[in-house]
Amino acid sequence: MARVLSGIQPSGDLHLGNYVGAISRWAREQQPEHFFCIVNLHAITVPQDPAGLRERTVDLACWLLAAGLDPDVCTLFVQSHVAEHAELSWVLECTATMGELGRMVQFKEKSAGKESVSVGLFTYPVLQAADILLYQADEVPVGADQRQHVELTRDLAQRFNTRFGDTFTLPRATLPEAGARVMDLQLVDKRMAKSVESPQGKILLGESEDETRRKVMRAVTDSGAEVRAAADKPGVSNLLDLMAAVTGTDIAALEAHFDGKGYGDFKREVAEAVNAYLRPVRSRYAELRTDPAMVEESLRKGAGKARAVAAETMEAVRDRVGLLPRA
Ligand code: AQP
Repeated sequence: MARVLSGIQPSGDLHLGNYVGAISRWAREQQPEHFFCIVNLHAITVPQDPAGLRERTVDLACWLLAAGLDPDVCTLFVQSHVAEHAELSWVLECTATMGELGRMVQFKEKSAGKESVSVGLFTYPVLQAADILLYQADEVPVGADQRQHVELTRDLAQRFNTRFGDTFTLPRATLPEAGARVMDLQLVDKRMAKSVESPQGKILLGESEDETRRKVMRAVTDSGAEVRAAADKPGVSNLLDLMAAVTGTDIAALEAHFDGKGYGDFKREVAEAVNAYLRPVRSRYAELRTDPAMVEESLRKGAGKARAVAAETMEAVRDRVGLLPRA
């Protein structure tokens, strides 16, 4: 059975990209060997209000449980509850190079135009590598934006194994068939992302069905009238991809279905399909939000299971590198 690790930052409101690209798959495919991590140490690479961060961490746990992650099946935990993440990150930083971290697209995007950025933003992909390698993950289910970071993880693992002897499993990213890169509904050349300021371009899990409908109806399309996926129709292509992801229908069948229909009908159907898809998780979230004890207990249990695996890997790493064993 493949070991799986994936993570999500408590850095803002969850959006449909997070859900179709990652969370819904995690829940659908979960197994006892699957680890899911709320990566709060990643979130602080950019400034966060402490009270807000605490609140968002619990809130994110609620959404993950609402999506169907079952703490009796998989392991759901908070990154900062397992100290080995930061420890392994330091060891790996001593094998990573400035050049390879400087090539990370996400770092370039997030630092562009800024006078000063934190060192953490630069080294963030190494911490992500530590998250994955600690659990000896074979697979990392993520959206397309994370592919480069998983490639770096492989490189760092391979380098460590060559230098110090076989220690880490080499992981690979697995992407969903549809919805691997959900684009913003207004900024159609940008990925829907928590950190992108685009209130009308993001479908939030926590919004009402009316708000979702309004956003889809106002989504940017193009001047033509045909519902067809094409490079010169990014807005329409994104809505088709979204509809494919939430209904499980392929794009060609959707194009045939909308043949001869206008953008109005198309958007109405997309909005209904998205709302139907999100209805169960939205309603389960509302129930769970009133049960903080259950959420806390799930995270406590998850941290215990995660620590046991992380401690074993870290012991091997200390030994290979020449750090004295802990008394
Ligand atoms: N637009 C997207 N389409 C498909 N998958 C996506 N993911 C993120 N955006 C899309 C996937 O969601 C998981 C969690 O990623 P995240 O916590 O980094 O979420 P984010 O929305 O990307 O948040 P931020 O704060 O804007 O962070 P950055 O920009 O640093 O990633 C991942 O599996 C991701 O692929």
